[in-house]
Amino acid sequence: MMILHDNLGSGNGYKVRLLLSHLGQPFKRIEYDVTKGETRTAEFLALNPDGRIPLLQFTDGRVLTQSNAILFFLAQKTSYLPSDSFAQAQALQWMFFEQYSHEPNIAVARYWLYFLDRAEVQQTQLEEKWQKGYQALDVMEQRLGAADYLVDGGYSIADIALYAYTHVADEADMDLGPYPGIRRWLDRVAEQPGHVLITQDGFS
Ligand SMILES: N[C@@H](CCC(=O)N[C@@H](CS)C(=O)NCC(=O)O)C(=O)O
Repeated sequence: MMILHDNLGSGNGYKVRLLLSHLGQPFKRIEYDVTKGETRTAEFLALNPDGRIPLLQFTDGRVLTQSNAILFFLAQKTSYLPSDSFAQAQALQWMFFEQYSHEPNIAVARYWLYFLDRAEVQQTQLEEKWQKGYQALDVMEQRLGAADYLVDGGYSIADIALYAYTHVADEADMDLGPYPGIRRWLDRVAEQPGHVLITQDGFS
């Protein structure tokens, strides 16, 4: 059985859990406390020198890191990756956007507020994350105000990648009220067959 090295609160880990659940693929989950440096041990660094989860370990011993690369691999030849090559590139476009403009702002603000002691957080740094995070949401709203999903053709790994931290933006003290297109899309994603919550454990 595949092993997902993971942290239950992590949106990056959740992306992989969500796709595996859609695909009905069983996996075992190993939990790491990222606030206690558990991904920085010699044992874990031997698996991933970058010291981060998620890491998916296959039954033949190969490992894959980087949430969006894992999504891309697992989605091959499934409906979660469009077959048209231009639509595939559009999915990647959104996934690179997620890693450059969205996750470094919304996920980091959430991490500071949700996982660390709020008193340790510098207000000016937080405000910069919020400002850039809202810019990323503005970009998503332009698309989702007019389309059901991020890529033409339906629900895909692009939606999974961006859903992960958008649907918990409130935990970063961010308000999705001004984003009706995003809010409708969040509901659409949550209605997909095999949807699981970010808090859902019990994978064996
Ligand atoms: N770009 C990576 C980011 C992975 C990442 O930042 N993982 C965090 C948890 S969300 C982590 O393992 N942090 C532990 C550490 O840096 O020590 C991905 O998409 O998988």
